[in-house]
Amino acid sequence: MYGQTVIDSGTIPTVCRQCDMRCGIEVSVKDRRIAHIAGMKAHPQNGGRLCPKGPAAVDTAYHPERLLRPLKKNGGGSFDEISLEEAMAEIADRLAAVADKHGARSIAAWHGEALGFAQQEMYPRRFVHALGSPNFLSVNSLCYVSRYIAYRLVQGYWNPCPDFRNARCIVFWGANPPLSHVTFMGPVEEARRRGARLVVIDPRSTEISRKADLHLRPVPGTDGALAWGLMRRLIESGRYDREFVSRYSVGFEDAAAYARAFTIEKVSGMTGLPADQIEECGRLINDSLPQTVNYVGVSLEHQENGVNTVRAIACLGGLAGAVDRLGGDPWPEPLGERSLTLYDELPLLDEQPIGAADYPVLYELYKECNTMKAVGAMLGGGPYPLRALVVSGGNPVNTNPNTSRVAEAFAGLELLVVRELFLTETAALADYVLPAASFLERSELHLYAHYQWVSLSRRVLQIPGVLDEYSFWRDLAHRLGFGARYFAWQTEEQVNRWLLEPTGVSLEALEQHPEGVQYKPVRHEKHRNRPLATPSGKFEFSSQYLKTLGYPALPVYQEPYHLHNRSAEFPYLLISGARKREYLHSRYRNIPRFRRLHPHPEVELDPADAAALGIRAGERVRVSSEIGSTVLAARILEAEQTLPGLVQITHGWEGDGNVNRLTFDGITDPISGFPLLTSVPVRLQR
Ligand SMILES: Nc1nc2c(c(=O)[nH]1)N[C@H]1C(S)=C(S)[C@@H](COP(=O)(O)OP(=O)(O)OC[C@H]3O[C@@H](n4cnc5c(=O)[nH]c(N)nc54)[C@H](O)[C@@H]3O)O[C@H]1N2
Ligand SMILES: Nc1nc2c(c(=O)[nH]1)N[C@H]1C(S)=C(S)[C@@H](COP(=O)(O)OP(=O)(O)OC[C@H]3O[C@@H](n4cnc5c(=O)[nH]c(N)nc54)[C@H](O)[C@@H]3O)O[C@H]1N2
Ligand code: SF4
Ligand SMILES: [Mo]
Repeated sequence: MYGQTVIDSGTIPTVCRQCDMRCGIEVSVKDRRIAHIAGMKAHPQNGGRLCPKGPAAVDTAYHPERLLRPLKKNGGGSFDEISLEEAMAEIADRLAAVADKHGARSIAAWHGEALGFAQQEMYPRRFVHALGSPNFLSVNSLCYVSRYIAYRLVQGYWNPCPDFRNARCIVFWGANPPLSHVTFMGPVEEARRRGARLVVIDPRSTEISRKADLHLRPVPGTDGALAWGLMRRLIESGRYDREFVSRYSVGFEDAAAYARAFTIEKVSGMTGLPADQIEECGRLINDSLPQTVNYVGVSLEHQENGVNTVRAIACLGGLAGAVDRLGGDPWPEPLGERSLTLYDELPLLDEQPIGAADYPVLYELYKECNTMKAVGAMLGGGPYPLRALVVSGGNPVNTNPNTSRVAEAFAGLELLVVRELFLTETAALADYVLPAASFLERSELHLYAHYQWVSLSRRVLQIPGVLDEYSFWRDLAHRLGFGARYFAWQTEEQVNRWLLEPTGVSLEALEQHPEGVQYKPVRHEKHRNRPLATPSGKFEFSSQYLKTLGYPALPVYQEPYHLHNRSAEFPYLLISGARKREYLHSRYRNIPRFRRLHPHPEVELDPADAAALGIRAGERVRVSSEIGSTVLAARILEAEQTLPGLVQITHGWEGDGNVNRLTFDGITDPISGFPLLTSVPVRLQR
């Protein structure tokens, strides 16, 4: 057995990072080996509960296929093992050579979901800037940042977890939390026991829709029209939060004028929803004001007008009076920790970040380069070439749209380095694959903005020769000559202490309280005493900032791609990415007990469609879109589980069953650059 735990036996309290919920866990250790993982009762996020993926961290940590030694691609295209010292020295030399030849800006770092959206992401951001490249890329180009941008523009903050517990009406727009955000369900169920109403907006029947008082099943991509229809109804009822609107908002008159066109009849025509259901939804919201929560899922981002759809839903929340309210959408206060990024110190103003000219809002608000544009730049279509890339914690060749284009781009790089636990499709293309530490082998801060809570995860396991993220970037920085200046901390523990210094929360306090501490009590209605963090300081129904950049100021509704590109060739509509409880994107399919539950990729379809196409359960079906095709098994749903003509494929399968062979990278949200991963026109053939 490789690797040993940091104690001989006992329990180590820490944080699960098998997904971004970051539940508190207790890791039992026996004879220097992890024996099992249980939930931590005192942790506010999960109160002791775990999903099946949590305990499976043991299976991953000791997986027989886990990478333990660096690999280098040889002339024949296969890999040889090399020492860590050799690998790091060669990678540093080759990065220096690429920088000499094409400039530092031709080097990029790409960060995936497995490392989270906070501390681990800051190391590559810091590294590329210290090196002189503005090109930090990540999974954020297709996850959550459209929501973040939309809410930032409208109200100055995005709360990843609104106040379900105290809500009287909860509306889930294109989200399925029992599978995707299981920690939401405790508070949701508590609110339900006190009588809160639950509305689910999803064209498909899901675990959450089956619990709902009202399930609306719109035509995919038409949620924006529904949001405007609900706004119109609320405005005309006169029951919207007039005090909030008059004192704390801008653009209301314009929004109210635009909303007038969205009559129930018209919205019914646009969304395919029966008028009485829209009316009922409006009534449930109106009867619970201001304690309403609108939670937007990822599927609304994976559309070509995602930012404006989410802005419209945020506007609905403002009218409802949910802004910074108990039972609404609280405005989290920051911990005030230090930042590891160098955007102030080294803004690199002369170097154009890839994609920033196309998606200036993404860059200005999130300091992020768009990955689809970066793939283009790798293929020679950028403002300048991208020639070297370090990927960590992601599997973009599997999870990004138009995967064959991503693979082609990665294969053509002068240097590709991938830090991984397993030899994935992305890693297989690399010049060097470095074994990476799992979350059980690092120590980092975890912020839970909605509870204003911070906790510390700790190192449980140590594997010789396997570097954690900080040590990797630090080692490379020292070899390239800027380590002493920008990566001076010896260990991640020292980084943690430095980050916390200005906050009033000490590392010792977090060590003594493994469940974490609340850094500030949650207070509401702060906008009464200080401006919202928008350009005007007010809630923005309409955005002058966007207008200056050439976008419409209002979050206008736009008909989705599939409705204005109807084609007889691609008569079906594909939703991709509905989550499975046991898998996370391309992860955990190598855990046998999970694999038995979902052994292979499937296309889920309506029984009437299957009958019309002559497809029987389990038969192989070719699904094709404008850009590619894939073959997988048919799963015929029960009647009413999906809309006729609508099929679903979960992403994350390697090879032939990968739905991202069909998804579009060329059709993107004009503000955020997010790709069209859902609502894709397709054809099905037996
Ligand atoms: N088990 C598990 N949990 C996960 C993940 C995982 O892979 N596995 N991934 C994690 C990550 S990174 C993310 S981003 C979250 C995502 O989690 P969620 O945001 O909850 O997304 P999904 O679970 O995919 O549910 C999306 C739902 O939207 C519906 N939908 C599709 N198109 C439309 C549309 O146009 N309108 C509406 N109203 N609905 C639509 C789909 O039918 C689907 O049921 O999950 C996280 N949690
Ligand atoms: N068609 C379609 N595609 C989608 C989506 C969809 O809904 N539909 N959803 C999108 C969304 S929301 C997201 S977030 C992305 C996710 O896309 P990615 O960021 O590519 O995430 P994963 O596929 O989970 O890849 C994570 C990789 O990191 C490795 N890993 C695990 N732990 C560690 C670690 O501690 N360190 C390092 N270095 N590596 C580790 C895992 O082995 C795995 O190969 O997928 C997107 N792709
Ligand atoms: S929901 Fe599951 S995988 Fe995610 S942090 Fe909690 S236990 Fe871990
Ligand atoms: Mo995501």
